[in-house]
Amino acid sequence: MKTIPTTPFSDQRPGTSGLRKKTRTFMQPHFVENFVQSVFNAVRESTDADFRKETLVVGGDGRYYNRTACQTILRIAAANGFGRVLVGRESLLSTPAISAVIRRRGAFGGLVLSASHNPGGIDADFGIKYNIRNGGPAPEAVTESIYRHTLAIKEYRTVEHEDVDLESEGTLSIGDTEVVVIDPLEDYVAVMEELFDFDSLRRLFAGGFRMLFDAMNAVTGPYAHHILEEILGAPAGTVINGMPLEDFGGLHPDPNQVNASELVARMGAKDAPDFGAACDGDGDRNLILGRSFFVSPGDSLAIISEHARESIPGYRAGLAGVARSMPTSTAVDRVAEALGVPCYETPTGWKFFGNLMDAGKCTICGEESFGTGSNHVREKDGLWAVLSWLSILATSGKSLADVVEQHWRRFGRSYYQRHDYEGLKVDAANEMISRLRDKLPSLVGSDFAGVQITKADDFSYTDPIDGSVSARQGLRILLNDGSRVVCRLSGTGTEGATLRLYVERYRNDGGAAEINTVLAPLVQAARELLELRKHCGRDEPNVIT
Ligand code: VG1
Ligand code: CO
Repeated sequence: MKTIPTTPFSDQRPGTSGLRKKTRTFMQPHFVENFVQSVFNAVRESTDADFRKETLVVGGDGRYYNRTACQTILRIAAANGFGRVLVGRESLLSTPAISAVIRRRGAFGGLVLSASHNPGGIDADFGIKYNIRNGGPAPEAVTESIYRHTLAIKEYRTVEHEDVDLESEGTLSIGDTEVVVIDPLEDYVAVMEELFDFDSLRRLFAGGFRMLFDAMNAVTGPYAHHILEEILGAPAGTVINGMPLEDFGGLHPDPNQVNASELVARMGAKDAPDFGAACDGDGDRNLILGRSFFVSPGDSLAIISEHARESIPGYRAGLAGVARSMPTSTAVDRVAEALGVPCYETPTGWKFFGNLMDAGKCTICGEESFGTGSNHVREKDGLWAVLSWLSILATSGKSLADVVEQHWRRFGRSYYQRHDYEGLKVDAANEMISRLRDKLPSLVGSDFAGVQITKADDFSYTDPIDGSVSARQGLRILLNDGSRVVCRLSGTGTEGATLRLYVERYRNDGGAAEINTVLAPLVQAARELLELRKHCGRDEPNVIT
């Protein structure tokens, strides 16, 4: 064991989902070491765990620097005395799979090497996230403690040891630490088999049902090949971009209609398959498509919640409750009401769902950012959402568009969009948000796009389980007719600032109106209220989802 003197980096505060930076930032000497040692220092301080008796899980989405960072982490984990480290073969583990491994093997926690939906490569992004014993992202109290340790760190521990062979399964050792290279698919596939009726899904494909799954050259390729093609019998070629590549083949692995353009084009063609889906870099997000039909993530959350009980054996006992992040559309609230179960509203980021699920209060949850999941793990889960939709289609015998339209007829429709303004100047964006924050109290009662404002605040969340408070989680303006506008700055970007503007208008009209027409007045009024052009010199967003 060696103790290496070091000095703090000032910029290691975890954001919405772990520490995300340019890859070259992570490649600086001591950067990974400082952060990982700070994680261990923070958790050692808050638990009296004896690391020698504990298991740590490590794996990532296969992006550039994944393998190198993994070897560095193994040396630091060994020097910090962990009894056992489980690593995915080739350093691969999708985010939901890490969560499954931590839970099934009773591990102490895990390190997820990923910048998720951000592009990969030496000139793109890298990230590290710490997950706790329940398999979910560390809550804010832990990430803030990690941050404090990064600011105070004076030394880290490591061992002198060559890189270990992570390319095939087996058991190795680094000093007294056992390193077990595991099959990255095994635990995850077992969880899926427990939840879903694979026989019924096999019959669906045997009956000629056709789908396309775009793995975006990222981590879900091997999972999707195995589950969809090998287990469920979907024809070869169902999975496209199925090989994890260090730069994701130049794709931006954020599964929306802009980035998954090949999939969107094929789903819009004359002979399109019945169903299309994509996942992001680390496999926790999902895009769901029918023939020339896009399912908005808020609708997807609502519809999965609506049908889970009758379509998916894992939820036959019904749902204890549902949850959504604050900016996510209110479609799921109406389903919860019909089901007679509570609906919780949390800040953006999956870490806020963990306590609710651990306490048995919430079964299915989701975010507008193409994230849906359930209490089977403590992360959002892209392939789970795909299998959920397959199950709904198999049970109902309907087309995807029919299922969604039936939902709109029954519940009405939340017309919903997110507008992202990327690459803004950080100071200008902060100034714009803080000006609006100051204005909020005076807005109540005034007119917004022809409708009265009933509430205007900066969302603050008090966790119902541990009472912790997370303030300043997004500015929201609620209107008299149930419409909403929300704005917040992204906590996952690595360059400049990104403004996310979320607009929602509820109408009980069967869902057939043209979405841009319905939302345009809200978008216009929001831009004016923010004084977007004055502060940021822009009107038009980079991406609309
Ligand atoms: C974004 C999304 C948020 C999601 C987070 C992590 O955060 O808005 O809903 O939980 O990414 O997802 P932000 O702060 O940039 O808005 V992933 O798949 O990148 O782990
Ligand atoms: Co992700």
